[in-house]
Amino acid sequence: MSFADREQPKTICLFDVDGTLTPARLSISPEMKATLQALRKKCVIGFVGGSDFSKQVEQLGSDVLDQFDFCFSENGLTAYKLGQALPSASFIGWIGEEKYNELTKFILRYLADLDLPVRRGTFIEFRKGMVNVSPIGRNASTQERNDYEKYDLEHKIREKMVQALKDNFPDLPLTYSIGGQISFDVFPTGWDKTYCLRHIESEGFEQIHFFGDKAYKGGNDYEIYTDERTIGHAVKNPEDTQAILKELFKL
Ligand code: M1P
Repeated sequence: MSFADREQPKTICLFDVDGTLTPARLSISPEMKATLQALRKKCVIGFVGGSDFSKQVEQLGSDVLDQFDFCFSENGLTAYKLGQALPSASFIGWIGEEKYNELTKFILRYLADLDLPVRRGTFIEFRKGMVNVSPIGRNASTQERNDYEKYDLEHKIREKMVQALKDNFPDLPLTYSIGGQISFDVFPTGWDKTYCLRHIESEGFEQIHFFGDKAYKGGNDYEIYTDERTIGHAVKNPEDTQAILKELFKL
């Protein structure tokens, strides 16, 4: 299906979710929703986030498949075009049970030996395209998240843990990405946000704009932001995203 109903059918805007379309882990604002719907008249729109689809539904709304032309969860391992599922891949299929076991045993032992002021639950989240590791645990409240982020910055908990993983699994082609407040993602090298671009390769887009707030080296938007196929826009927050869109597309 083409996008001939758009003013610029050969242009697509792809958005990171946390910090770009929504405040971290929170819901999209009515203003951002309205801006995106105005943009959708001009060009094709999609989002690409590291979280799984159910979390993106919580943040972007239960009608997300109707609101975006392309929905890319877990960097595009789960993908939809105009509400229809596209072919998907999985981390466990790639790594195999044996190696995965070795990796999680190491992670759990390492976490158990950490001295931390606060621990909550869900330290490893098994996702389709990656594992997400959180020293405090993903059940932390918003306040606990904010406190942990500061603690982590000071004590470099995640940075040191990533180094330990790299040292202990030198042969596994894995990428470690500290993209959020309390955790880091572990996924096969190349399965970063550029993964989603393979789903739109055959669409013949002439301009692929990407907007992300973690476009700096080491951030989880860096690879797609710097990819030669995209025009990257580094944003400070959702308000900044809206301001850039209004300027670029005369909304
Ligand atoms: O989208 C950025 C990151 O958001 C969450 O990170 P955290 O819970 O640490 O703030 C996670 O969903 C993570 O996978 C994702 O990269």
